[in-house]
This record gives sequence, structure tokens and C-alpha cells, in this order.
Amino acid sequence: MRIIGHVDMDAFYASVEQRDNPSLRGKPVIIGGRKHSQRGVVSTCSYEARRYGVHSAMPIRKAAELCPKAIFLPGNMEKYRQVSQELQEIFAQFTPAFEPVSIDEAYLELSDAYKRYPSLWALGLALKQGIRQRLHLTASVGLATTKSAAKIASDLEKPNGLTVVMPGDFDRIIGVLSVRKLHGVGAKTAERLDKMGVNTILDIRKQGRKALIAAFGKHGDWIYNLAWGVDPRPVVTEHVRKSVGRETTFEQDLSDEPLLIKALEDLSTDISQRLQAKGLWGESITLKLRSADFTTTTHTLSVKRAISQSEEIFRGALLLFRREWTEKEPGNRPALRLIGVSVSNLTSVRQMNLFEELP
Ligand code: TTP
Ligand code: MG
Repeated sequence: MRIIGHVDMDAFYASVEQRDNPSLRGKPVIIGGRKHSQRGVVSTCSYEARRYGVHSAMPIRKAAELCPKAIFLPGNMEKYRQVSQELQEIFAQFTPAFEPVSIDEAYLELSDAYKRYPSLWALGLALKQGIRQRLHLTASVGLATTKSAAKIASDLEKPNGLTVVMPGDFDRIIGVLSVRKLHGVGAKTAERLDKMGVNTILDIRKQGRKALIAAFGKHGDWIYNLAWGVDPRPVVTEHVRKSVGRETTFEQDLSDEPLLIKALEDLSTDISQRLQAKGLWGESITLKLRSADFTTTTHTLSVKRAISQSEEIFRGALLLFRREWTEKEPGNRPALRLIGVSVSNLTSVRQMNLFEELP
């Protein structure tokens, strides 16, 4: 059984503004332009503003009529993108397989992560807490066995929600909802279903697969499957990072051993920080040496236990450096123009069965 999470930040742009400016907290905040803008639309608004009926895509003028005392802000995309990036770093601490679907929303493949928690509820809380501690923002989380159910679930208890839908709860929690909640059922399809007497997701099942296909073709088959909780779509990891590395090109070719070792140490520290920010550990260390005549060699060492500490990376890099450079005949020790270190075979789960330390 797969466990898929869907995370969606609450009133994302507005919450970031309230976080960074305490005087906005508890107030109706509308992002999307000036109050007297003639043409703008609302990007989003705080939950305080939603009570007045304001919502995304509404003309700013209409929003100002509904909630005259609201605070209107133009928004700061660069900041929201930065927060979105940090959000992904938190996801990476739970799983290497996550699929961002918008600036504030992602699917997470959590089947492995679940093994580290006593319950799905505990896993969901840990995810929310991770986001809250690092970003000081709330998210709504849905956990289910399919993308479709996880997405519907994350929306059910917004804001700051957590909803777990296991197959046995599907009919009770999701089955009773409007067909509009299903991925791919828009206003038109919903209207046609309504004419067939189909209002809830459970109603779709009563129609039978043939009737759905007759009415909507292939799309009908898809809707019918979703109504039974069948959705084989996997979490698609946009970019599986294969390694984290860094290299230094010297201003002048270098053959001074202490300086070269110092460079290795600095590279190791930098790589360690980046691995830890992403919640990753690596099982291989690669040393790259480029000599003054551009001859380039790489040498890799595997470690038995995944590492991310700078001292561990440095020890591995140093071992390779001694073997490939220091221990060579003086005549075979070229001056170097570049030295690089990378850590690969990345994992987001540190293996707990330790066989041995670094060589
Ligand atoms: P949403 O997740 O749809 O909305 P939200 O996070 O503001 O509120 P909630 O999820 O709690 O209902 O969209 C995320 C961000 O995307 C939103 O903060 C602003 C932006 N956005 C727009 O710019 N225009 C839009 O029409 C929508 C829907 C969102
Ligand atoms: Mg959101």
C-alpha cells in the first residue's frame, strides 16, 4: 500500500506577509494590488478577509467593496519563491520523492517515511510541525493511498488541517462529497453529471462504468475509477539530485600540500551544509583533480554508512587525496589548477545498521 501526502499552505502569500509584519496578524489582508486599482484581481487573501466573501481571482474593486477595511498589498513574488524553496527542503527531509504542483503545494511519496512513525497521524503532525518550526507558517496536509484522495483530504480541514483517509474511510469521508472535488471534474462535467442525477462521488459508482464511458468517453472511465479510489498516478520527482559537489579553481597552479588540504576542508564544509539543508546523506565521495596541463582525474570511495558531516566528508576526501597525490613520487605530483569534492549515492534516510566507520 502506498502512502501519499498532499501539502497545501494556508492563504500562502497573505500568511507570509502576516508572518513578516506582526501588525497584519488577525487582520483582513488582500494580496494583489492597490485598493483603488481598477483592473487588478485578488491573488489571495487572509482567512480574516475570506469571512467577507473575498477570494482569489476576484476583482480588487469588488474585494474593496466587500471588505473596505482590508489591507491591500502588492505582494512580493521573490520572497514567496524563496519560502517555496525552503518548503521543498523540508519535504526532502521526509522523502526524496516529492512533486511540487504549484508554489505552495506538493505531493509527497511517504511510503518509506511512514515506517519511521507510529501512525499516519504522527507522520502528518511531524510534517506540519517541521513546516511550522522552520517557516512559522501553517500547512494543511492530506494523507491517503492515492494522489486524488490525498489532495481532496488536504482541503477538508483547511486552514491548519490534517486529514487521513485510509481505504476503509474513503466512502464516509470522500464518497459523500460533491463530484466537483474530483480531479478533472470541472463545472461542465459536473453539470452534465447533475442532469444524470449524480451529485456525490458515491453516486458515480451507482451509474456503472459503462454509463460513464457512454457519456464522457475515456474521461468517464477515469472519473469512475476515481470514485472507487483508484488512481495509479505516481508521485513524479521532478529532479532527482544525483550528487552534491563543489570545486575550486586556483588563481595560480598549486602544489603546496597544506594549502591543498585546506581547500579540501573548505569544500567539505560547504558540501556538508548543503547536504544537511536538504536532509540528505551520501554513500560515495569523489575527488577530482585537474593538473596544470588540464589532465583531469576522478577517484571515488564508497563508505559503508551514509554521511553528511563535514569531518566525515573531509576524511574521505583526504584519504583519496593522499592516495592520488601525496603518496606519489614527487615527480608525479603535478601542480593543481582545480580540486573538487562531491558526495553521491544520496539518500534521505540514514541507514541505522552501521557496519563500520569510514576507512
Ligand atoms: P492556493 O493554495 O490556491 O491558495 P492559498 O494558499 O492562498 O489559500 P488556501 O490554500 O489556504 O486556500 O494558492 C497558492 C498561492 O497562489 C496563493 O497564496 C496566491 C497564488 N494564487 C494566485 O496568485 N492567483 C490565484 O487565482 C490563486 C488561486 C492562487
Ligand atoms: Mg494554499
